[in-house]
Amino acid sequence: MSFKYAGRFNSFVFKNATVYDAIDSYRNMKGITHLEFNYPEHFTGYDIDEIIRRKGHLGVNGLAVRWRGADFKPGDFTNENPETRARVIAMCHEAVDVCRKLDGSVVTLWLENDGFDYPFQMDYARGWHQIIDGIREVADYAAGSSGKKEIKISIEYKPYEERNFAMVDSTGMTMYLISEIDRKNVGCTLDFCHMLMKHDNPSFGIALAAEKGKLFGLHMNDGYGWQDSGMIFGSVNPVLAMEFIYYLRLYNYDGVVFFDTFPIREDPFKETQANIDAFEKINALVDKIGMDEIAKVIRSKDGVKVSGLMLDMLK
Ligand SMILES: [Mn+2]
Repeated sequence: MSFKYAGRFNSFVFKNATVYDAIDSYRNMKGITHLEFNYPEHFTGYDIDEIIRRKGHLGVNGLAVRWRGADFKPGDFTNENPETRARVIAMCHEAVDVCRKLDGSVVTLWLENDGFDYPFQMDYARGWHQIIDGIREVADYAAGSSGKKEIKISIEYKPYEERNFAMVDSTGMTMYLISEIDRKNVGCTLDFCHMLMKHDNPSFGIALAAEKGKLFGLHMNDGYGWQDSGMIFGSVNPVLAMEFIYYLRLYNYDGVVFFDTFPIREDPFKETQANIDAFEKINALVDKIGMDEIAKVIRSKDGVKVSGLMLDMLK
């Protein structure tokens, strides 16, 4: 099984590279197959036809919507200003249009501002339904019809940051929301660090989402769990990373593996390549042990056998 990979534009852009420069870097990187943009951030001041020309052989996975600016701070889908809330939804529709133009597949929604900080600050049921209704509207716009490609709408949860509490804060809550929205093109993107922050077991999360056919995307990285560390995949929790890849293969994950990492002090080209290399290496370790052998150990539920499996992998 070979995986498809994409890197984070801002790893380059935050170091004064342009989006065009970053595309050139990705084109020359071993293993990158797709591009993954933020909307509108990576299109403002850029020509979409030039982006298409530059990307060469690379595919486009999709776009993540970013609602930035003071108007959105009180909420995205839960914003009580009707004009701002309409703008939140309109930006999702625009992202779907651009995604179609680039022949992408997925628009990712991280509900950055849909949360609360204070007690008595959120009417929880009202907010919950605002999110359901808003995402339904986006999903219906993105549904395939009259020759238009269906675009998947993928919800990425994060337990906290920017708000102290996010409305959609865990794998379980995300799956519940997906079920309430009840649209076939709505699923989720799971971010490894966000799962660690919630003390959600990453592999449990992908199993829950994948067995329902709702695993639309991955944000791979690593960290210690108390913040969104954005470190290189497998660098802190290699065994959790191995387990994760085992489950991706068990469910034949065919989406893109996007590395959502923050090379603040590292060279972004080398750091992205290091993520791909780590993913490939850990994938090869899963092969070395074998899917059947790993399944046997899982069925034994024996901690000592698990420890032996880990030592075999490290041999
Ligand atoms: Mn992410």
